[in-house]
Amino acid sequence: MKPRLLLATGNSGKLAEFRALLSQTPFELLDLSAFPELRLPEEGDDYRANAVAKAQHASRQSGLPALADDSGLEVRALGGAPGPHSARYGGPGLDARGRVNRLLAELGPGGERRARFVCFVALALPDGSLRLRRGVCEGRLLEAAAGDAGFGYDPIFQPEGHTVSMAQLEAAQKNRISHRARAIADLKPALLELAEGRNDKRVR
Ligand code: ITT
Repeated sequence: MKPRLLLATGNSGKLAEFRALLSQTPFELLDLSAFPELRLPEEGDDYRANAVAKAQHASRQSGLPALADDSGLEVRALGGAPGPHSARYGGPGLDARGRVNRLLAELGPGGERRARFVCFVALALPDGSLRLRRGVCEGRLLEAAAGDAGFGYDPIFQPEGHTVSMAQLEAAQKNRISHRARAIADLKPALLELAEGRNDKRVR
């Protein structure tokens, strides 16, 4: 029987990426639809603490190893905002396109447009142990949204070394360069140890 891993996210865009990024691992990948009672904790303003809280809560509630991420877009001209508040930027009335438009309006045309996506990924095991990894994707903000792939701020983010937005890349291309891909790549050895039953209990 395959070892099971719970992907603890309510964001369908992230979930699709996790599934693709982990497709070559030995796990049976479950998502929160398998645990309808499970609610992820409210989030604060620290990626690391948020990722750990989500993964630990999901692992405790399900009895399974659980993977969660906390991520966001950091805009240099806005002092790193919206950062860990990216999902809630502009208030609860906005959808993803509304948040994108709000950000473009706040930034205005031209000027300093450097930005980066940041992702902290946490793996929590039922024995209480924890693995945490970080991934970053540098780039700049476009002046108008372009493309339909991906999710969130992808239509206005142009990754370094590319001439189109993240939302104009194929999913497989995004999954080679994204902040989430980098964090997961770094976590792979720990995931393989877990799959082989070799995980020790140290917190690393
Ligand atoms: P879960 O907590 O259920 O995983 P969430 O969307 O609330 O889902 P976060 O609090 O980590 O997750 O918010 C991350 C937000 O940052 C996300 O909603 C997007 O707005 C943005 N974001 C993160 N990664 C992104 C990516 O790869 N592409 C575009 N936007 C991204």
